[in-house]
Amino acid sequence: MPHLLILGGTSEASALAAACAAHGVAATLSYAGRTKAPAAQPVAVRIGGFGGVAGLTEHLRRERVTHLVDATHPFAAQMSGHAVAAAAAAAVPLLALTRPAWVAQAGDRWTHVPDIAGAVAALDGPARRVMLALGRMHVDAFAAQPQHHYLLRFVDRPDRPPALPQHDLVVDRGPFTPAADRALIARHGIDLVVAKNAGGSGAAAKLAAARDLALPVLLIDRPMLPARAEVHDVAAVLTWLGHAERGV
Ligand code: 3Y8
Ligand code: NAP
Repeated sequence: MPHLLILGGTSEASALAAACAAHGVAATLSYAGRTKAPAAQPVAVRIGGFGGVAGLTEHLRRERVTHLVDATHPFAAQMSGHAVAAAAAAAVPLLALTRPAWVAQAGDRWTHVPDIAGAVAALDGPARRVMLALGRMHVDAFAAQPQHHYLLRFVDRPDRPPALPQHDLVVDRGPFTPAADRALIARHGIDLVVAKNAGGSGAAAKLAAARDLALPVLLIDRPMLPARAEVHDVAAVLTWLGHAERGV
């Protein structure tokens, strides 16, 4: 009988958890503990880091995990690196459930930047009204460009105000809709959107809104991830489980 450990924190991870519950596959969904109240799940949940590669390796052995699915966000590069190393050390099959990067379509005015620092550097110049839809973990880096008025969106209300002299803060968790993001962007007079190339549907609303409003977007490229088997949908994970179970 399989016992899955799902490294979660994305819509895809939650969809896989629901499928496991529906198919009677034993699974535990793991969160880092970045938010105050993670979404309830129909499978067992664990919250908090494992303690590096060694901690994850030990966890895989102790909990007799038979399959590891890395369904973390494409920017969770450290977790994904640890998953590859620990799965090899514990001889547990690993599969990544991830989403393809977004590709520009007609009407998109994207400028690609390599990372957060690249986005900060690209904001040199006269004051603008910038939507920083990057969550809370990287906001302080933008204090290097204090001339702009920022619209921030966090999952939880922060304990201390962000270190940006001019900002509005929206506390909201996705998935978001294009209509709501269009209204939010118009209400705040935004003229530039900064986003990670997260892929998937849960974070795409602001890009659709920017396209509709003909606004420019600074799109942050994904970090490099280690080589590993990847699929883009839950059905492929269930097939893998079946195949992996038969050892093929
Ligand atoms: C704790 C679990 C589900 C998962 C839902 C997805 C969609 C909604 C859109 C914007 C972009 C952003 C952010 C975002 C989205 C989904 C998904 C996604 C982007 C929760 C969650 C956890 C987190 C962590 C959080 C980060 C932040 C990133 C906000 C739960 C709600 C910006 C990524 O305040 C903080 O410290 C937030 C930190 C990591 C990135 C950052 O650098 O700040 N996600 N988000 C996970 C854990 O503890 O392991 O609380 O339920 C999950 C979701 N957030 O089950 O339906 O699939 O991605 N999450 C980005 O894409 O740029 C918001 O505002 O437009
Ligand atoms: P990260 O930088 O790759 O990982 C940092 C450390 O956090 C890991 O080494 C691990 O700690 C712990 N960790 C990360 N994900 C975990 C998980 N699912 N379960 C248990 N521990 C986890 O990760 P991150 O970018 O901070 O992402 C944290 C969470 O937010 C993940 O669930 C991710 O899917 C979600 N998320 C991140 C982003 C983003 O933009 N980075 C966007 C959306 C969702 P130990 O070393 O102690 O094991």
